[in-house]
Amino acid sequence: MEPTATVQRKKRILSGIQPSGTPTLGNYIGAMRNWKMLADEYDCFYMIADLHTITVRQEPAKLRAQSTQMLALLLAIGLDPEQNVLFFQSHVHQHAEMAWLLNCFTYMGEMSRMTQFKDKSAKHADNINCGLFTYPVLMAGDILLYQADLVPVGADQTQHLEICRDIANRFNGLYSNVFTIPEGYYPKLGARVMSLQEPTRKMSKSDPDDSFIGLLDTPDVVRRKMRRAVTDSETEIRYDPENKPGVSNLLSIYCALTGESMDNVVASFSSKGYGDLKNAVADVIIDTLSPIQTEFHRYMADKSYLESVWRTGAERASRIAERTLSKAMKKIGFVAK
Ligand code: ATP
Ligand code: LTN
Repeated sequence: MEPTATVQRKKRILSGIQPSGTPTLGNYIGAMRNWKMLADEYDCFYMIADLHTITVRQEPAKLRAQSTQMLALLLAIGLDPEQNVLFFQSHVHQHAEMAWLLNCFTYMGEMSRMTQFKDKSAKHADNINCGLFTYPVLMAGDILLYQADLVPVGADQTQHLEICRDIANRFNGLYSNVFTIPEGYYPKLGARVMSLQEPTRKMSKSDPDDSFIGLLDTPDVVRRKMRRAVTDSETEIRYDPENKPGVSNLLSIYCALTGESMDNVVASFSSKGYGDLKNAVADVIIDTLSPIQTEFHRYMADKSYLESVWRTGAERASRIAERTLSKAMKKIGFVAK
C-alpha cells in the first residue's frame, strides 16, 4: 500500500485555570486530572489564566505567589512540560489582542445572560467591572487562538464554551473559516464538585476556606474540613443530589477518586454512618494529595527550573497564537505590517 502523503496533526487541547487561590479538589477532579489523562493523545496547551484573575481585585504579591504555585502544581500532578505547553496567559500578548477583536463580534445581551457574571457580580458588588462582564470573550480568544479541538473543563464552564462556539461560528460565517469550533470535555463524575459548607453551590477556591479542600491541605486539615462538612439530619447514606446534596457530594468525591461505581460504594456503606463516610472520604483525599504535595515542594524549591518552564511555554504558545491572530486581523481588513 502507498504511504499516505499527509501526516494528520494530533488534535489540540487548550484549557486554563485561574491563579485566584490554591486549586481545590473541584479543580483537580473537574479539570486538572483530565489534563494529565489526555496529554498522550492530544497536543496540549495548558494555561494559567492570570488575565482572567484580575476581574476580581487581587493583592499583587499574592497573585505573583499563587501564579508560581499554580505552575508548580501543574508539574506536580504530572504534566510534562516537554510534552505539554505550560504558560502564563499574560506572557502571550496575543490573548489580550484577540479579546479586543472578539469583543466587537459579541453582543451585550449574550454576556448579560452568563451565570458566572451574575454570581460574581453578586459576590463583588463593589467592583462590577467591564472585564468581569467580558470575561467569556477573553476565554473564547484563549481557545480560538490555538485552534483547539477540545477543551477539558468542569461543568460550570459549559455556558462559556457555548458562547465561544457562537462567537467562532459568527466570525467564520463573516470571514470564511478562520477558527476551529471547539468541543467541551467534561468528566462523567465530579464535573461539579460542591462546596462542603453549602453543597448546593460549587466548590470554589475563592470562597471561605472551610468550604473547600485545597490541594495543599495537610492531612489534619483535610480531616477537620471533612468532619465539618454539611450533611443532613437523616442517617441513611444514599446518592440523591436533590434531597441529600451534602452526602451525595461526599459519595461523588469518593467515587471520582477511587474509580469505584456509585452502586458499589453506596452498597458498601449501607450499614455505616455519616462519620464512617467522612473518614473514608478523608482517607482517599489524603492518599491522592500526598504524592502531589511532595512533588509540589520539590518544584517550588527550584525557581530557576520553573522560570525556564514558563519562558519556553510562552515562546511555544505565542508562535501558534500569532499565526491565528494575524490571520484573523487580515480577514477583518487591517493593513499587514
Ligand atoms: P474562582 O473561585 O476564582 O472562580 P474556580 O475555583 O471556580 O475559581 P477556575 O480557575 O475558574 O476555578 O477553574 C479551573 C477549572 O476547574 C475549570 O475547568 C472549572 O470548570 C473547574 N472547576 C472549578 N470548580 C469546580 C468544581 N467545583 N467542580 C468541578 N470542576 C470545577
Ligand atoms: N474561565 C475558566 C478558566 C479559563 C479557561 C480558559 C478554561 C480561562 N481561559 C480557556 C478553558 C479554556 C474557568 O475555569 N473559570
